[in-house]
Amino acid sequence: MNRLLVTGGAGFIGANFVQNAVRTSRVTVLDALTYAGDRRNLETVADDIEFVHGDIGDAELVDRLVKQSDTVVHFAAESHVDNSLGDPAPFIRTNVVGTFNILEAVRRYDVRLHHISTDEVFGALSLDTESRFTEETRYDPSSPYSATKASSDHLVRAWSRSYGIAATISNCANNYGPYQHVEKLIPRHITSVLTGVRPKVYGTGANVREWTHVDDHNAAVQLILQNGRLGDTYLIGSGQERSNKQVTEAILRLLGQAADAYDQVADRPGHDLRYATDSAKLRTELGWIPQYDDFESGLAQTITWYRDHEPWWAAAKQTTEARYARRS
Ligand code: NAD
Ligand code: TDX
Repeated sequence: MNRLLVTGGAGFIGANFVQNAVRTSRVTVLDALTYAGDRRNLETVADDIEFVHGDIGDAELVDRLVKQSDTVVHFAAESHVDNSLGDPAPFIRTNVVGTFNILEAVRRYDVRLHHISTDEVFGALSLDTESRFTEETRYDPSSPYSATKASSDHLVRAWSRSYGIAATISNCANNYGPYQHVEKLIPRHITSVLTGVRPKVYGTGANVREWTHVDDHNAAVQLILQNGRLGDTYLIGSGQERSNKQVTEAILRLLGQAADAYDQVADRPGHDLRYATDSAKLRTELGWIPQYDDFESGLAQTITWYRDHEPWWAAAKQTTEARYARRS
């Protein structure tokens, strides 16, 4: 059986990945359990995995765990743009230095690496074009978060070209689904409405994101692990573009509220206008077909999950909203 090391496996996308990966691989999760990591996300597979509570900044620990693996899937990151605007330092430590540690260990032991990244590394598209990011789009990150993810992508490419490590990269559009932290737009809005608070939309709400279900993202990662070309990058995106205003109105409607029962608040500095990917390479070369091709029904399922899992998010909701309030 394939021995898989999953960094950040107690976070949103990593935990969803691990829940499926245990069917075909022996999985070790390395996770620092920051505010964003939660052991409960792995409860259903607790007996099937080895869980290591540790930091990818710890080069010796990374070395030991990579040495005993065939493949590393690297999800661990500081992932929230708003946090990076408040304090970029942990983003440099985890996203840049942590990735460097992974790369050095992978190089030493000739272990296959898949690096998880984001379409935010490409900056923003304008609202009045149909253009989309491709694998060839120039990097142009706007936030400290996306700049550190861009840095990590560059490191992976350099280690691939200079040292010949067996690596692939994927840059995915915005994810949604179960276990997403309540700081992010969709779970923040859902849990606000469920607790009687009006959602907060940054600026006019015209900014557009391409919403990809976490299961579709992880299915793409599996395809890349199986058949991806080493050294290559793959863009992942469902094609389901929605403005923040549309997403907000849909959540309110699905929860039985008036579609305009939200507040517009101060805009995010450097707020990227639009993200959209062209995932033709992944679709044609690797046969990826997103299963969640209707965003509104995926959203309805996600709302049901949050409605049914209040104990999972109630405490994090309080601390997250207190953190947002301190910043505004
Ligand atoms: P998340 O914040 O929910 O989870 C991150 C996980 O990494 C947490 O479990 C956290 O404890 C762990 N972690 C953080 N710092 C660590 C460290 N120093 N050492 C070990 N573990 C550490 O993030 P997510 O939304 O699941 O994102 C996972 C990956 O996918 C990230 O690399 C992110 O950039 C990328 N991505 C996310 C999205 C999205 O919409 N959420 C879209 C595209 C790409
Ligand atoms: O309360 C809010 N109100 C609001 O209008 C929040 C939390 C967000 N927004 C806006 C900002 C963005 O335009 O909604 C959009 C989505 O915001 P986030 O959920 O913070 O996501 P985004 O900044 O687009 O980044 C996400 O997708 C790419 C993930 O957090 C990243 O990890 C991923 O790389």
